[in-house]
Amino acid sequence: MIDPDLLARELDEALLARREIASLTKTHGEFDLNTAYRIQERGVLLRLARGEKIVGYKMGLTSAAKRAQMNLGVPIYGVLTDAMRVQGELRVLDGVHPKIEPEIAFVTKHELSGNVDHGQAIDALQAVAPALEILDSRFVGFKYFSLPDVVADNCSSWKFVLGPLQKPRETGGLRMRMSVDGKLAQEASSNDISGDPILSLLQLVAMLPHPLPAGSIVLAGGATVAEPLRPGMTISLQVEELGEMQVRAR
Ligand code: OOG
Ligand code: MG
Repeated sequence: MIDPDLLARELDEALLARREIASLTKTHGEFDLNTAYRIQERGVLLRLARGEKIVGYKMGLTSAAKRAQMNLGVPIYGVLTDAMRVQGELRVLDGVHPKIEPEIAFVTKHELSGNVDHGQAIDALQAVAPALEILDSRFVGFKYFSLPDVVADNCSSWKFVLGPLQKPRETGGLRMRMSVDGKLAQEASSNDISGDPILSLLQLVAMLPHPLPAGSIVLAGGATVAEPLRPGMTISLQVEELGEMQVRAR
């Protein structure tokens, strides 16, 4: 039998010690997605006990490119806390093997639950923004692990940066360009995220076992594969009509 608290503590200790561990399904045997979300939830409780606050959620594996990169098949969600939000700068050595990916973020103004349609989701927005997610995995090599492993590990979440907040609007069909030190590294259409980033929000609300609170930040998912982050890099993201943002890795 899997003890969700035990596995959550194992991940949390790896996070705090910046240590890679073998995938949980290897060490403890297979478990299903429901159990994985229970482990994730217990891990979030450990963060809350340290004073962190939940500020939103992230969707993952919403793009074909990301699914191919991780060799995993269905969208998943993780929890974002205030301690994960950074501005402008971050220290690579605070993580294990961080990677960065271009995203679109939403901030909600109404609570959302159940089956929401496209129009209702747009009406429930307070803001939209370009965003960069900096992933890190607690697992060896950041690869070849199963979907339940990734979900248990809070979907490889580590840090995120929000770009300039814009008025609510449609975010489909926008060009996204991520550059490293001024050189184009990844390019995509925002439609590479779930077909349209707002659909990630609909999926999240349908998957969450509770309403999505008003004021939540939602990362819609990476539009392209993630790039390994190294000290000294400056990463910028330009999203057509939403503006530009930058983060420096020290
Ligand atoms: C899982 C997290 C995926 C995204 O935007 O697709 C994710 C991983 O790649 O380890 O954040
Ligand atoms: Mg992501």
